[in-house]
Amino acid sequence: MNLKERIEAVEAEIAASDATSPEAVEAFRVGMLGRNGKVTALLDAFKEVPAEEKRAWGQRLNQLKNAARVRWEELKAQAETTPVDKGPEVDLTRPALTEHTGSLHPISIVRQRIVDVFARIGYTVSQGPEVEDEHHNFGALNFPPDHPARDMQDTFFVQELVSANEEQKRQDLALRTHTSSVQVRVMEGGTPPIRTISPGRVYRNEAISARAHCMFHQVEGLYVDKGVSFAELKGTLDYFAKSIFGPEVKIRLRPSYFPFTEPSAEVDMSCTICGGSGCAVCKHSGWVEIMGCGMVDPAVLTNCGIDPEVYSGFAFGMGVERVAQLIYRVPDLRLYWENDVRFLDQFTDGAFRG
Ligand code: 2NM
Repeated sequence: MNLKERIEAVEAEIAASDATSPEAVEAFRVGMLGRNGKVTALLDAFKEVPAEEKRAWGQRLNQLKNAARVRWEELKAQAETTPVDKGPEVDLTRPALTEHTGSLHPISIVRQRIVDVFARIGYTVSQGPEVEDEHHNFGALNFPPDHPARDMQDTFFVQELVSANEEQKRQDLALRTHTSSVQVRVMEGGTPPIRTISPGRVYRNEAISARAHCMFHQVEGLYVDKGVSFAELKGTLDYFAKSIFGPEVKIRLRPSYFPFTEPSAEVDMSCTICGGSGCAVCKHSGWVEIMGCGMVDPAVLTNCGIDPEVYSGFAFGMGVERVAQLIYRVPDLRLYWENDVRFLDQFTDGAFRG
């Protein structure tokens, strides 16, 4: 191609250009007038033109350069006023559709947090049956035969048909009233050192109210080894309370009574709502009860095949709903079991304090 043909080809290209987007307009400018652009290349070719033709070609090339400039300005102005194609009409004021992804139940979140705190210091998780026999639920745990907890009033008894022919029924089955029954199974089936927690559902024959339910969740803990002391129990529970509720939290122990521990204690925690200065949750005492604990009664160790002359242990038990209540401040326990998504949607791992 000679110079004339090359100029005409570029002129045609400039005239035909129909770039509409800002990006395409910029590509046009670079392609024509940029350092390696087609117009720039022709201007460079001007150097090779013989001296006597320079005047004529100079004018022609100047026209070309101006044509490219003018076309670029036109395209640019057009691109700035042409609306970007957004596809179909979008109503930006319309509320977004919510994705219901589901979330863990608050009780599951809190139970898992409790389990994690003990897992970090070497506790394993043990599980056992919810329909339990009287030996594991009461007998081995040192409940005397006439203890009120064994009463129909407090415990849901279950009748299991053992043999269809003889219609023989077992009379010693009940829904477990605590997960200590799991720990009896662990002690019977193993040898110390034992360091375990048992999270799970427990059942008590109670009227349902804002503060009580016939089913709730416990996490009980058990540590049995040579020379386990009450001081270690206190240290463990202090670590637990600070891990869940924050480093500023204090605990205190009050003497109490449980059939399976001696000595026994109730564990209070400085009120996380008011920080100890007094509020409705702590009934203006500055303390809230979070669990029970004690040194495993030697009789319980013996019942489970562990020699109390060699080993000692501590145990503790807490209600998951109680811990959840102190974290989330849910005023009515029944809300946990209504499964209203407006309630459940408020609990995610992200919403968990601590
Ligand atoms: C509590 C309070 C105190 C407890 C005792 C045992 C076992 F199996 F070792 F005897 N497990 N958990 C215990 C002790 C539970 O709950 C309020």
